[in-house]
Amino acid sequence: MAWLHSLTWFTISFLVPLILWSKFRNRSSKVRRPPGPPGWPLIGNIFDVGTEPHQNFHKLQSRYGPVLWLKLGTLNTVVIQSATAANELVKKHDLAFSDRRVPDSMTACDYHKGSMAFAAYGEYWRVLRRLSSSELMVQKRINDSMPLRRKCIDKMIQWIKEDASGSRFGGGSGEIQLDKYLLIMSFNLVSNFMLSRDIMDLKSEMGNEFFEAINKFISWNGKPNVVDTFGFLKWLDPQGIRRNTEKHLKELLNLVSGFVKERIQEKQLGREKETRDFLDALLEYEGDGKGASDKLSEKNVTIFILEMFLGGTETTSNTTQWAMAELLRNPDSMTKLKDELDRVVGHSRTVEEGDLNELPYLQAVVKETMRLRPSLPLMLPRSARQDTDFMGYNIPKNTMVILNAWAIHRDPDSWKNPFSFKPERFVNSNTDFKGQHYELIPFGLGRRSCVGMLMADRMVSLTLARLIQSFDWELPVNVSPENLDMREMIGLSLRMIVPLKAVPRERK
Ligand code: HEM
Ligand SMILES: *[C@@H]1O[C@H](CO)[C@@H](O)[C@H](O)[C@H]1NC(C)=O
Ligand SMILES: *[C@@H]1O[C@H](CO)[C@@H](O)[C@H](O)[C@H]1NC(C)=O
Ligand SMILES: CC(=O)N[C@H]1CO[C@H](CO)[C@@H](O)[C@@H]1O
Repeated sequence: MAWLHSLTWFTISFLVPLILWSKFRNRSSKVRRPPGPPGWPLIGNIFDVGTEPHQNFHKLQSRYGPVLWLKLGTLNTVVIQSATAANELVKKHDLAFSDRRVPDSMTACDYHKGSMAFAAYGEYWRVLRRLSSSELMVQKRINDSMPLRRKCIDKMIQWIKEDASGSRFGGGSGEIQLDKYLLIMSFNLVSNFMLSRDIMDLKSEMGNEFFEAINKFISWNGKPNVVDTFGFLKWLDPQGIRRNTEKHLKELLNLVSGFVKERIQEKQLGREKETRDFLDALLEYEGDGKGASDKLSEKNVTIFILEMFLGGTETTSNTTQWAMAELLRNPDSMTKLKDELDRVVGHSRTVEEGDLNELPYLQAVVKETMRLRPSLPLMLPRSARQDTDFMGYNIPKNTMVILNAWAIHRDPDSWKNPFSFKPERFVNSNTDFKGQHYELIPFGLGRRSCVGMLMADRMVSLTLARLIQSFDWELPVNVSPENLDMREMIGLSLRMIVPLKAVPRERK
């Protein structure tokens, strides 16, 4: 047996160091990676991600600097966490990092093939991006749908009035939980813009099916999936995330497909509405003359409409909820905002979108909310299209690229007292979120930045203005500004763990 023994020793004492050495040499001589915490064998840095990745990455920043390297299972990952590094990304490498990383759950029902948000950078993405920009990024087009937004917000204010006075009438405190009003209203804002119809009603069953399917879809999608870090497990789908996503996605696509089919029929019958909406624009698209992609297929239109609901509802309504929470926690800011509305608009009429430019403090409150509570704190992850030299580091092709807006928005190099809510910092400052200022990027940067930015800004600003103009708000009796629960969690977007409750009193 001696020979076996010596063979074992030979292996251990000679081969193992050789392997290690060659690996090490490989790393140190040719390849320079950004700094990052050491990982475990096989699983890498999975434990560094945790359930609040935006906060955990931010903590690692003080140790490793603004560009962080992580290995998530087999997945190479770079996290960018300073304005300077974000600037570098968008100025020099926007194109190299313009693919998306597609989570496995999004391959259910071939969603990723019709999606814009998860499309690879290419012809199909460009077509959708151009189409949606001309509907969503053009002031004139946004202005056309002003009456629709007004109607949806009027309804919400009315619901809140009725529910609060109903509660008082029944001996209650008049307290309401804001999220359901905000979420339903956002759904209707988006559905009016896309489809010229309400799809939700607080009081009836209509739309509930949609609502439930979306909630289930989101909750399956929000779970961390081992398949995303160990691609070779895709066939197994061990947590059943793709299977379950697929079930709810099917329901959602069926519901949206009903709307699309109905519209196609109306068009065939020659019944035209007087105003053209987003769905019309998608269905009327005839191709760009270059042949490759002519009309959009019905399935792709359906997926894209659904995507607008997924991208535009939870983000905007949760942002508005955060704004209300911050205002209730900072009574000075609340008072200033109220004063501004009283001064500029008064009580004889409701605030309109045309007033927004005259309300600098309102705009500052919205920016400050988006700074502290960016709805997608880690954006939608991008993916490197090629090996890239980023700030002296080698980033290999297919690396997942994450921009941590949450950390950038709290960088003391860019912000004084970064953790406190101070809208004043934006008054008389030209810092904006439109992509010119790399320290404020709630909508991302560069060619993959949010296509709904202008629309989202209008939705959030107007909703907030109306809520503050119509009511005096108070916290429930047992809650004070100091102990209001502001803990965060990431679902599809950044949410409050404990939904905000407040007591509205009609202003006379
Ligand atoms: C407060 C509200 C919103 C926030 C904070 C937000 C934020 C973002 C962010 C951070 C991204 C990724 C940017 C990047 O990777 O660089 C994004 C992408 C996107 N957003 Fe929004 N968004 C909001 C509202 C909306 C609305 C209202 C719509 C549509 C009506 C929308 C549709 C999209 C789409 C389609 C993309 C993918 C763009 C692409 O990949 O080319 N978002 N959004
Ligand atoms: C539509 O989606 C399919 C896959 O679902 C994709 O291959 C195709 O390029 C898309 N294009 C058009 C014009 O619909
Ligand atoms: C759109 O509406 C806003 C607010 O009413 C106004 O300031 C702006 O000039 C309008 N723009 C266009 C192009 O109609
Ligand atoms: C205010 C608000 O809309 N809150 C919502 C945030 O998103 C989740 C998921 O859709 C909802 O459950 C909350 O109601």
